[in-house]
Amino acid sequence: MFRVLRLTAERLGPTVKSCSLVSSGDQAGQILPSFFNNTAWRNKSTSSEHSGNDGSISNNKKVYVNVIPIWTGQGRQGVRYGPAIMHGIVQEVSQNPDNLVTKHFEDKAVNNVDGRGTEAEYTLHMNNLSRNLSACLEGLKPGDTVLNLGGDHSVSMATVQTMYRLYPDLRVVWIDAHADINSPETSNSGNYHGMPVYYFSKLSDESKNSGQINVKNIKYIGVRDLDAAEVEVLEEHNIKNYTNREVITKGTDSITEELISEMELLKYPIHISFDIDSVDPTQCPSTGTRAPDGLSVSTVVELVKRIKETGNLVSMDIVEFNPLIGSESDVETTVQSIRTVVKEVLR
Ligand SMILES: [Mn+2]
Repeated sequence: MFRVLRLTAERLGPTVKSCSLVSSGDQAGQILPSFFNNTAWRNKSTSSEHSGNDGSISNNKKVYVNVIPIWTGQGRQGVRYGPAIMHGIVQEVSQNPDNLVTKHFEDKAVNNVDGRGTEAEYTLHMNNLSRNLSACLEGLKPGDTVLNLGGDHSVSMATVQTMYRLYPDLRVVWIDAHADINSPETSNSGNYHGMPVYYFSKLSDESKNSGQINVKNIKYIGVRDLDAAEVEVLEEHNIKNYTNREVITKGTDSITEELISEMELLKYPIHISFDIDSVDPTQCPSTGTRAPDGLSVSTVVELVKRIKETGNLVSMDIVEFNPLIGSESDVETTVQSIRTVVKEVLR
């Protein structure tokens, strides 16, 4: 299986198709369907169409799958091969393949800016990617789901602002071993995959990223590897992190009840950003920044299931799978874990 995967990665790595580009002068808001406003979102008949009572995606709803092989937010190129393999998983487990609307972003287009360059260059690059994502979602209707397959986690500098422009009340559930809330000033590594939350929140300003999510609408699950500056930001802004210990002690039902009530998830749209390094390295070893004592895959599945049951999950990222890290069996283990989560997302 590993040989097949690696061949697939080599064959599909630089992906072949790309979605239509929007000229840099276009405002994303102008090309989006007019029904994307808060009134439409809050219309109960709209949101209840999204899923069945059990949280399953009903037959007539589309899943927009964006395959984004970006790697320049950190130092390991292998992460560019993750999306093609995860796309294979999506095709394999989907029960309604006709409802998948898939866009492949060209490797050379998403990796043509050096993540070691200036902040202005990288943020502009991500804002352009976000506009291209918006163009790919032109046919999106309330009730559809967006699934972004990264790439490194800097991709969320683009994906979250794209959804924020559609849904200004967007709530973000960030499942990760890391808080990814450094700024260029506080980051030790200078890697942009450690900064997306800074950029799409009000911690940065609109000139850097059109995502301006209030930090009270962001919650972490599974964070356990924090820089000192990040600890300060989380304390200063009172941003909640549910550690693995807390998840185990309280149980996922109780955690999701808290999330639902504190962020009003029954009323507002939700984006999940799932970094596979949130999972324990025994279950997701093929990733670049492993941290021990992580979540179990079954916990992540349960969280996704419960959040989907609100009927308000509008989008999700899955990031940081690097199939060139670890042994054959490590890669197979990681693929199995991702498959288990994707199955729940597409159910
Ligand atoms: Mn991350």
